[in-house]
Amino acid sequence: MNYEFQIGKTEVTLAQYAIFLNAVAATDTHNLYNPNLETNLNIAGISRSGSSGNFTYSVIGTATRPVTFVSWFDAARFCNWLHNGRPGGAQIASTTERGAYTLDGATSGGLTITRNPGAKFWIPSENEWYKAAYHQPAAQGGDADDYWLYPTRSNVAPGNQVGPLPLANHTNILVSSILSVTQEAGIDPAQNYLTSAGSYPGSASFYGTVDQAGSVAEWNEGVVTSFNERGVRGGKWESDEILVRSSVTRAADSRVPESERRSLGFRMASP
Ligand SMILES: [Ca+2]
Ligand SMILES: [Ca+2]
Ligand SMILES: [Ca+2]
Repeated sequence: MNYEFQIGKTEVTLAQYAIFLNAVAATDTHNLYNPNLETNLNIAGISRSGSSGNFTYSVIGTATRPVTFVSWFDAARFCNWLHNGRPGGAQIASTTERGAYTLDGATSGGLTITRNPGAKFWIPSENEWYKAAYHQPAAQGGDADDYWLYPTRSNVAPGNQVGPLPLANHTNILVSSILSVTQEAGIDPAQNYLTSAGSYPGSASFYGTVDQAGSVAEWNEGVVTSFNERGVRGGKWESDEILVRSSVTRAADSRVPESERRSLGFRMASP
């Protein structure tokens, strides 16, 4: 079936997620905030102040870095909140629990939950994510079969040199055990390894999306039934180019939907 859709140019950022938290998580009924967002310095993040009922949230450092430590359900609630016009208040049907997805308090399992008709924002389907990342018609300069091996419009594995020069085919991944941000091997627990959207100019997809290759891995709507997991694609700052490829299996990096990790985030799609 052919249809049009839009997809976020960037992963959902710390700034965007902090606005969401401040709108609906003064009392965080469904754990939209994971305290690792502050304490894990590899990705920090977002801090929380106050006590339940009066929680407030602030971005730590660069606000255009991607949010992490979000489950598939956190991503779905973010979609619902946007669908509902970004309301403030408790986490109820009219804010986070209904809209794009009918969650009604679900925070685990939920593999039968699907996008509701009329959704205004959603987590991309695997096919939507895949097309935005890899597609470029051969007649418009793309690969012979219209799909690249990497989302950087390339069949050659990306490097990981951060700008400022607009280097083609670079992104935030591990290359020969070297981390992009430090250009050194070995994860320092005090070092932040995330990069802001647009840190690798010259490496966007044909449709203009950035960081579908690497940065943080991204949830999609897909269900990997053999493992009871949701789809995840694109690779990440702490893994190598294999997971970035269009050819990896659906199960290569899939996760149980309640999984919250330092290198897992999401981007939005809409009609
Ligand atoms: Ca959560
Ligand atoms: Ca190809
Ligand atoms: Ca990504």
